[in-house]
Amino acid sequence: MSRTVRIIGAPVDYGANRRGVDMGPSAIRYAGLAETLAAAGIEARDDGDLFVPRAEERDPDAGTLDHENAKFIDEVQRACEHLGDRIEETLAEGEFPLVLGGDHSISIGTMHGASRDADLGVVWFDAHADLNTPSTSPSGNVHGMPLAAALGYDEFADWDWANAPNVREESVAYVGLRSVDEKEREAIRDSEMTAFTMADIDERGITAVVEDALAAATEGTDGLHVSLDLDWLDPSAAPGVGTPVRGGVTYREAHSALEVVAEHAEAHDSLRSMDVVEVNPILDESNETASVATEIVASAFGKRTI
Ligand code: 4U7
Ligand code: MN
Ligand code: MN
Ligand code: MN
Repeated sequence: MSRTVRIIGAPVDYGANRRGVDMGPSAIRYAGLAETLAAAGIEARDDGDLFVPRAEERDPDAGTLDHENAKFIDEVQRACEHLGDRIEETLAEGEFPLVLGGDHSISIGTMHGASRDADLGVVWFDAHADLNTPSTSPSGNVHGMPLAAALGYDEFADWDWANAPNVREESVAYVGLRSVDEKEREAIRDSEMTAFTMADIDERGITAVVEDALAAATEGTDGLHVSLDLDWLDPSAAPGVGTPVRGGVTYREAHSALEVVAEHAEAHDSLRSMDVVEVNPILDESNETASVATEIVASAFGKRTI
C-alpha cells in the first residue's frame, strides 16, 4: 500500500439484529490494527469513529423515511451520509479509506463516497448476498441489503443517499456465497454480476476464483472497493459474528485471497477503498475474530512474511 491508510470507525449496529457489532471498531483496534500495519511497513493514521447515536435511544419504527420492512432506516441513512462524506474527503486528500464496522449496512456509505468521482468495481467477500430490499427481506435488517441499495433495486431506486453514483452490476463480484435467499438467487441470476460460491472455491481453489473476481470488478472501472464481511470465514476461524454460516473459507484461504488482492493492487494500483464489517466482540472468543480481521487487512495491504 503506497498511500497512507486512514482508519475510520463506524460503530453502527442499526442494520443488524443484535447488539454488539457496534463495538467492532474498538475490538479491531484493541487487536492491534495500528501496530500490525506499522510492523508491516504500512503507514496508517486513525481518524477516530463516526458519531453514531446509541440504539437503545431509538425506536425501530420511529423514522420519517421509515419503511415497514427496513429497520432503523433513518439511522442507517444518517450514518451512511456522514461516512460517505468522510470517504470522499479521504480520497480527495490522497489517503486510503479503511472503514471498520459496524454492521454491513455501512457499506452503503462507503460505496457511495468512493464512487462519487470514479467508476467503482466491488468485490464482496461474504457468506451472504446482501441483495435484499425492503420488499424481499425476510428479516427487515438493512445489513442484508447494502448491495441492493447501492444498485438501486426496488424501493432503493428512490433513495439517492443509498444509490452508489457509479457502481454498475457488471462490476460487482461475489466470493464465497453459501447462504442466499430465494429472491436474492433470482436477482443474481437476472443480473450481470459475477458470483462465486463456496462450491466454486472447492472446485477451482481460492486464488483462481479471486483472480477472476478481480478481473470482473476492475474491467472498465477506475478503482476497486473490497468489502470483507467476517462471516465469509468459517465460524471455526471467526466465531464472533452475528450471522454465522457453516462451510466458510479457512484462515489460510482468507489470507491467500487477500494476498491475491494485494498483488493486483500493486500491479494495477486498483484498490480504492475497503471495509471490514460484522465483527461482534460479544459473540467472540478472546477477540479472535477481531485479530483475524486485523491480520487479513494487513495481507490485503501487502504484508509479507519475508
Ligand atoms: B450480512 C439474511 F435472511 N439474508 O437478509 C437477511 F438470511 O451482512 C441475512 O451478510 C443477512 O451479515 C446477513 O436478513 C447480512 C437472512
Ligand atoms: Mn454482509
Ligand atoms: Mn454475511
Ligand atoms: Mn452478519
